[in-house]
Amino acid sequence: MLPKDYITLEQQYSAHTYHPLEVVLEKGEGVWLYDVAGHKYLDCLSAYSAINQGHCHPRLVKVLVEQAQQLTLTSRAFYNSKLPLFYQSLCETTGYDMAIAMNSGAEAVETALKTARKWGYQTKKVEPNKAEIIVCQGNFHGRTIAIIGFSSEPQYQADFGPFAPGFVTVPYGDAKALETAITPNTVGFLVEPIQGECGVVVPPPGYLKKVQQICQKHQVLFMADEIQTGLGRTGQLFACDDEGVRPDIMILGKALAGGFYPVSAVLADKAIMGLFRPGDHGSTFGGNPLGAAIATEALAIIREEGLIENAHQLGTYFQERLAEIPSPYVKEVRGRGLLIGVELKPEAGGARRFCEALRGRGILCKETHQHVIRFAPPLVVTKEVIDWALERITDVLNMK
Ligand code: IF1
Repeated sequence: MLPKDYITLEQQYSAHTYHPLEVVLEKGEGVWLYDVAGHKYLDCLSAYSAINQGHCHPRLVKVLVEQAQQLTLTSRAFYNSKLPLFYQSLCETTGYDMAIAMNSGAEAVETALKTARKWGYQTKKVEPNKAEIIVCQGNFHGRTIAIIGFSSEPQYQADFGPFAPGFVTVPYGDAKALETAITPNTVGFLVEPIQGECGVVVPPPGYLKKVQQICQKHQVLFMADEIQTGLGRTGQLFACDDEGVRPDIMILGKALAGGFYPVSAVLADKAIMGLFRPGDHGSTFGGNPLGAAIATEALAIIREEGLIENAHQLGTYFQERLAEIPSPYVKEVRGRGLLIGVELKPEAGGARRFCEALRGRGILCKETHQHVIRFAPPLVVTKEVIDWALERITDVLNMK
């Protein structure tokens, strides 16, 4: 089959919810991807940061195969021999008392919202059905009806209503606005430490610190969605670590299982997570032994292979070199660690054509919010590869 045959086939049978770059991939290894025609590409998207450990990491392949031959799914009606070890490793790595395993990021966000509401009614003693959760303008937390109900992106909501009540939106990066929006019914504040989908938006310095103080002062749970920013991506275990803040509720997904399997989780201390009772929440696949085994190994890889330090060092290097590229089109280079956005001026004609030109030179990335090119390679990337990429990026940022 030719590349165009695969594309035609997908177009025929799949709901058209995406507009993919026209490349048909069939193999991945480390930072590299290969298409069906045998072309090699540097992955600068990492499946939206789910591939921090690199494609098809041999340690994960081994664990996946061994566990698949052993036991894959029991449901949570029974204990299994992998989940307790995953929970222990996750809690010890992150410093939280307890966790709950889910599958997708959106499910973990939903779980966090339920956790905050339960805490609000049981501990803060908010009147029944009055709980409010504050979210940010420009947020992206997933695609479920509750979550898109508080999206500020019209397309994500269009024709999908009605939505769940109980959410209040404030501008991102504005701690005063958060404090003003808090009422006696506010149970939580949900925030991305860096807004990914919104175009790699980094909040003003000190924002998260102020958020933490305000949340503590008003007895509101500080909930960080680190599904995209967490697990080394920004050069720290969590993007929140940059300001030394510890959210009350931590939401993880994507790289938690190295791109091998959908595993997400919500973490909190016992006073919060301990409120759940049997039957309150659950999932057929959440916490299954296959996912648990892979995620335990994926976490070990992040710790043992120095991925956080690499993201920090090479992220700084990559960002500095990108900012030095002379180009008529670049408005701003921003980000942290290996989560980098290059915002183009409106007259550049949108980021899409630059992503297409980069693909022609062996680099795969994806535009976000029309004018931003995101560069987020797997955290196993080397300086040599970044230098190779910079030459090509320089060319493309100077094309006609
Ligand atoms: C899509 C972007 C990234 C997320 C944060 C929760 C979720 C995500 C901070 C939900 C997911 C995705 C999903 C994917 C595209 C994507 C994305 F393009 F929208 F901007 F990563 F940057 N919280 N992000 O970033 O996790 O349920 O998908 O596992 O097409 O929706 P999920």
